[in-house]
Amino acid sequence: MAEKNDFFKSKMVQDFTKDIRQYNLGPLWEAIPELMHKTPEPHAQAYLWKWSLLEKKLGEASQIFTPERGGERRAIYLQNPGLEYRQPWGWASTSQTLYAAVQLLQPGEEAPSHRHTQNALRFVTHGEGAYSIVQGERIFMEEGDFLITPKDLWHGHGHLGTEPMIWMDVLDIPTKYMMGATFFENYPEKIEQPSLPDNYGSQRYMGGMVRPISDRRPQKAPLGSYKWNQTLAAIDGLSRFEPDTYDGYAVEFINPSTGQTANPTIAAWMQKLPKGYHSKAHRHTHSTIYQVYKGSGYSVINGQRFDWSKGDYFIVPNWAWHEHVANEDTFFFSVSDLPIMEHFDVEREEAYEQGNGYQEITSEFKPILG
Ligand code: GTQ
Ligand code: FE2
Repeated sequence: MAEKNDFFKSKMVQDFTKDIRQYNLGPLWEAIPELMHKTPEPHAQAYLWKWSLLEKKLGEASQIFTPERGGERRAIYLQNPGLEYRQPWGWASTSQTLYAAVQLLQPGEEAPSHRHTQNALRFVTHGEGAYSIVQGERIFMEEGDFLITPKDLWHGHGHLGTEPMIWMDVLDIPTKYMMGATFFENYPEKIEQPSLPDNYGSQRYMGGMVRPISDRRPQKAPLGSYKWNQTLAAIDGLSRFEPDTYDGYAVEFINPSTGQTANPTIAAWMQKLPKGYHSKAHRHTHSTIYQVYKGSGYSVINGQRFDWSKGDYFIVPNWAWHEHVANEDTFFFSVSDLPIMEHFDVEREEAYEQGNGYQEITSEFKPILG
């Protein structure tokens, strides 16, 4: 081994490495340990954003930007500190593949309609009375609702209510950016006008158990919104049985016309961890971004303890050991790049075998407070 290192440090190798770089050629002998490690070593870090900070910054953004004066959407994204300056996929990356943000819309405001090749979804955390208009259907939002805007569908947002409305946005921006596959187009008018009845999809499908007889073919987004009361009813049903070892009582949002994930590249789950639940630890290729919809507790990610409470966001990077502990009844909304991993056939999972399946806590994460 020493012999090998000496060889790579030799003047002959060093000079040659320097020489080829000036011709835009790269030395694999320097790159291979970084590019082809034994198991995933993501640049994305485990990280947590406190709701108190996000709420404060959204309030400040509200004083400064309107949708007209703020790049069309008043959204603040969660920037993973491990990815910040790593182009091409580090910019606006919460995980290596996904972007997550909080967006605030004030009563009377309109976010203009547009479409893009990124798949998008929203999870409603605060308020009521705002709608997303997706392909001519106004989808009114209530807390706990999950909405999808798969690629290339026109969408804009408006607000007929009286209080600020806040939701989580998730898009596969870093993935499309890395692929060089970004297309974006503004709608000819400011915001699309309704061409379908309000809440058309969610009423016709009633959560996706049945389909209208005219809808026998697979569609991109037959159901644009998944209502909280129906999601909760599904979780209540599951909760009569034994919880999953790693995820408590978890359901995945699916496209009822295909049975696949609601968005082709982004999996979205709602899960309940009952008070006192302590999952075992495991790790997997895909990475997950969590929104603590209700409850409090902590997660241990690679030995580091992350305390969370209602409204916080955190990320478990690829291949990181993780387990969750609920101090009270907890609901997580989460998104992951599992469909991307499965598409490329690289998804793997491993159970933590030591310590009866529980990690030893070696440090505590200190969040930045606003
Ligand atoms: O609401 O359409 O956070 O296009 C980022 C890109 C939100 C949106 C974001 C978007 C949107
Ligand atoms: Fe958009």
